[in-house]
Amino acid sequence: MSEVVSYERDGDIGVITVDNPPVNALGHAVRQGIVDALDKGLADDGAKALMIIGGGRTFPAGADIREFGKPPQEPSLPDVVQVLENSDKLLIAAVHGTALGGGMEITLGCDYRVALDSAKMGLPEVNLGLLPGAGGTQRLPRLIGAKAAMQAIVEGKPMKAAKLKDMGVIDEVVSGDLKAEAIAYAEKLVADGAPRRKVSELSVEKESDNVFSEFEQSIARKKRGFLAPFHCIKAVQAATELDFAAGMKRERELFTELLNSPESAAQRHVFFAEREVGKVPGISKETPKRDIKQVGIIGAGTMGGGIAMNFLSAGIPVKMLEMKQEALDKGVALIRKNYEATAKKGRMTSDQVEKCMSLISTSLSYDDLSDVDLVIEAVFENMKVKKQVFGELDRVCKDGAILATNTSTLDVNEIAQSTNRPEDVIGMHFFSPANVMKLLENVRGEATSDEVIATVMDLSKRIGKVGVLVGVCNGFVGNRILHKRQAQAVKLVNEGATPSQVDKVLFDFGLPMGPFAMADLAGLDVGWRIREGLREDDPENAPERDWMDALAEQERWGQKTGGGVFDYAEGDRTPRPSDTAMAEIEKYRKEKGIETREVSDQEILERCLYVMVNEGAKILEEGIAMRPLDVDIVWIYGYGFPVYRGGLMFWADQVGLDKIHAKVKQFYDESGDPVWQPSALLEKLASEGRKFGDL
Ligand code: 3H9
Repeated sequence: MSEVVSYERDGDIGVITVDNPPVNALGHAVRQGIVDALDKGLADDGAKALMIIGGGRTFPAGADIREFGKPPQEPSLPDVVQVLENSDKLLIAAVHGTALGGGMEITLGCDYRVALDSAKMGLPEVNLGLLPGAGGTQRLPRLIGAKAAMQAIVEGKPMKAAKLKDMGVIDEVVSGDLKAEAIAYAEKLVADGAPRRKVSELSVEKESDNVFSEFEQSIARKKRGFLAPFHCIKAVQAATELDFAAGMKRERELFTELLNSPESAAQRHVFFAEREVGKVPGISKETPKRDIKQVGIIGAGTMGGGIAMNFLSAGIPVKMLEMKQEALDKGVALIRKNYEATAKKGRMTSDQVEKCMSLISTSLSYDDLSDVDLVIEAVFENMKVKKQVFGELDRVCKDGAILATNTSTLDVNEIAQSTNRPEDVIGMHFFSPANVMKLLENVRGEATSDEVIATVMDLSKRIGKVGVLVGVCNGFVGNRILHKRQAQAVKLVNEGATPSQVDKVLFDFGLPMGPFAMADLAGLDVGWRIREGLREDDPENAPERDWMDALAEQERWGQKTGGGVFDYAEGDRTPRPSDTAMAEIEKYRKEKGIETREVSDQEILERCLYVMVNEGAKILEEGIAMRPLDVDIVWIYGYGFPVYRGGLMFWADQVGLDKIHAKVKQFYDESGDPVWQPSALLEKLASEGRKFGDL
């Protein structure tokens, strides 16, 4: 018998147990093991019914994703489900943990489904750029109707046992010892002479074509660029139009198309990258971590408040510090307002709101931070101010407290040097709005201890963030790359493109918005103030004044003032081309004697994206990001880089590094701009015909 699947008899019931940690993925050995165990059960005269159950923490959580892209090995998962359904004996699935994808499809090959009350089931293949390919798109509609099945498959979210019972997927929900309860349930079915129930033999009601086309329209915007959701709809529609065998054939065709698509390759890369990003070379499960029971936050503005909400929502008490009571009151009121807005949308109960609010305390004195385990400062972005804050923290905080800065631009090492414990200092760069954005760049200083890194990476997960460990440099990984792209966008406009043209090219590429709409959202005043500061402090090296500065000087700060690079109608965030901005652009071009030319969409795409790839490569070269996948995750979670392109560096690999390198070199030769100086790493990989993914 296979090592990963076993057969034993318990009274009248033959039990097939899948034991393939950690998640009982349905790799080749498991698939073969199930078929063999079924044969044993069928041959076992003492077994009046058979049951399939997961060992360890879960029922199988799906096909083995690592096998995709490799040559297929028999038996295939659809065949295994069919063999189960063809069983001569009554077959019961006993579910705990997460029966996902192929795991749920196995249960649909059974006659009855019993689940623990804590169990979840779902078909999340869409998140991997796939569709349920082991009969899920054909059997689920037969069980719950095409409309409900289509919604569940396109959403791809695991559903709770109680809901699945209501939907008619699960027959019995139990609590306590699943195996014992499921055997009792199976024995009862046998005693009652319960009939066989082959899902494939159920009929499915025909739906009008509109049901499918309307659903497609309703997701068109949200799923822009993704292939799988639309294939899922087609597969479910096939279930309503074809007989089961023909429907299965259609499902296979659509599944195979998706499996071979670049979108699915990208989404599968993201699945593993998301898990890999939390693993820091040199830091293991054994690295000691500090206990974070209470957090101090300095600054109760939008950023400080947003940061606080992450901890409050995770049940971790927060002490907020400000210089004035008024600022504290305002900050706390804003947090309440945000929670109440969430409750209004039905995503929180009022009890939960009160529970979160009860975890906040406030103070006007640094001395009150003496008992917190972690402090995060979110004060004004100025080195002098930050150093003062860290000096105070060093004075008041207890030994072992972690001192974190939310700086987005300043040198974490310099900040750490203003304390006598640089090993306890780390950057925690939250992205705005801090209670919403999932990315957290954790910035390792030269002296930051492994213990502090391990604690903060772990904490990132606890508060629902994707923590990426990065090194110290101006802008870290995300903003350093962003600034290079923004500068190219401005240059392209100077040379003759319009802001709308540039934005459209990047929006069509799949980004949530273009560089200029993004600047308007963030506020033109932000960059302008930083540039003004530089012009004051270091006039020789400061950037020269351009049309973006001119707009900011006119208090055209973007969405918040009704106009920036674009105009905005009252209460509408749609960017509209602006005559005022165009006049400033013209004025600037004239002043500089620039002769404009037609700039092609392709040039916009190449200059805006290849400059990012080149910078990403420099970041890798310098060790600021540990692996290409770290850059991918920063850009997916921090800036909405399209998931179906797999992240910046993964996408670059698909384009071809030789092609990108040749263009980067061409732009460098043409412009002499140091930003286009090809990264040595990019050059090396391109010349060796290798990819970032090979590193
Ligand atoms: C499918 O079923 C297609 C079929 O319809 C048709 C086929 C023909 N395969 O997430 P975690 C690894 S598509 C391989 O950290 P958690 C994971 O990489 C599949 N490996 O734990 C990690 O490895 P490592 C549909 C897998 O408790 C370890 O297991 N199913 C798979 O936070 C622990 O994972 C899905 O899409 C897999 N299927 O969450 C479900 N799943 O330790 C995908 C996990 O080396 N999985 N691993 O980093 C999940 O959503 C979560 O893993 C789960 C557990 C909720 C199960």
